[in-house]
Amino acid sequence: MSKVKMIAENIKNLPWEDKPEGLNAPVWRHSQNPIIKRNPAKGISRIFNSAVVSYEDKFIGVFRAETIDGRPHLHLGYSEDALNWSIEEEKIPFVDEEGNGFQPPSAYDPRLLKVEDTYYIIWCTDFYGAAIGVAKTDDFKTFVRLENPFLPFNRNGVLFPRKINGNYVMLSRPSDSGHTPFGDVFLSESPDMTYWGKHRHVMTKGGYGWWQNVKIGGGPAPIETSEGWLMFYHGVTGTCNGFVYSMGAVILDLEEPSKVKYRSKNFVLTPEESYETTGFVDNVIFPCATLHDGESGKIAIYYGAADTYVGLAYTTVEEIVAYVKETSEVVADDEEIGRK
Ligand code: BMA
Repeated sequence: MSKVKMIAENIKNLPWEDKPEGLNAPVWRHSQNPIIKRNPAKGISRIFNSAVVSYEDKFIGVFRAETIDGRPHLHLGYSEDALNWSIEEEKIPFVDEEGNGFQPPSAYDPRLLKVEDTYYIIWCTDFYGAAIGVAKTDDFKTFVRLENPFLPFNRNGVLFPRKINGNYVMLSRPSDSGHTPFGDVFLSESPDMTYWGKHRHVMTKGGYGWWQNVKIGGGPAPIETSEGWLMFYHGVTGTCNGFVYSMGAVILDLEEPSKVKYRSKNFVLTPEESYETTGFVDNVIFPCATLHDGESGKIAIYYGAADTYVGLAYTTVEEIVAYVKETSEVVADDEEIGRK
């Protein structure tokens, strides 16, 4: 089998544990999960669904913090090893493009990544209902909000780590403003991160497995590989006791990412451990970030667990790409460009 290449920066100090002996699954959990527990900082009761990057040989993250007033906000956190995090008690002080304070009323499910020399934070904001917010920073000191890219209602904005055919590309999942009972993944392009268009359908909910039959949503920023864009995402099923969120994996075409090349019919992680099955919202695994090392192909996946904790899981590009290809079942018209 040819070796799968990951096209990414090297992060030699990313957290890592080898796959446990005898485990028959492509993704495995960190042995000391959850890495962020309840009441992690003054005034914050829970942190989950959060995003981290490597920064100046250490790590920095944007965390979804549920403060004790019961609202979600975005807080910065710092770490030397990407396992032990020190979380800021104050929320990120966003400003508008003129430098005036511009706080979102609420903010959750952040993604964080570098495109060229700029770091972007994408989150679910309150713009007369659920919608996608975007901000940029060069230094993690000044955070400038950009125009909201899409109209309400929308969630799960996920930016690609480089321009494709000259444009920024963002995934999103049109929704309602509540506990959305539907949803496919779409993408949109922009020349300047302000004007968005060329909207395409990417992936359909459902498929063979019931685990993703209610809705799906993008996860961490896609990872560029020689086989296509590798993306982890969440898939949701409905039960008598409510939704269950699992993690899936898909490979999108490199030049036309609205085309699905391979899509595993199986979940790659589903709530099983007590910190995933029991919490503020039971049975939720919600991946928002990866740290991945281009040289070794190691991938560390950060996911929210039960809307209460941050969990960490591992795989390698070789292992997950092989698994997605072996178990691929592309749904409906996912292989098409997504323009009707
Ligand atoms: C979604 C989002 C996520 C959350 C999930 C499960 O709609 O709000 O933040 O993890 O529900 O409660």
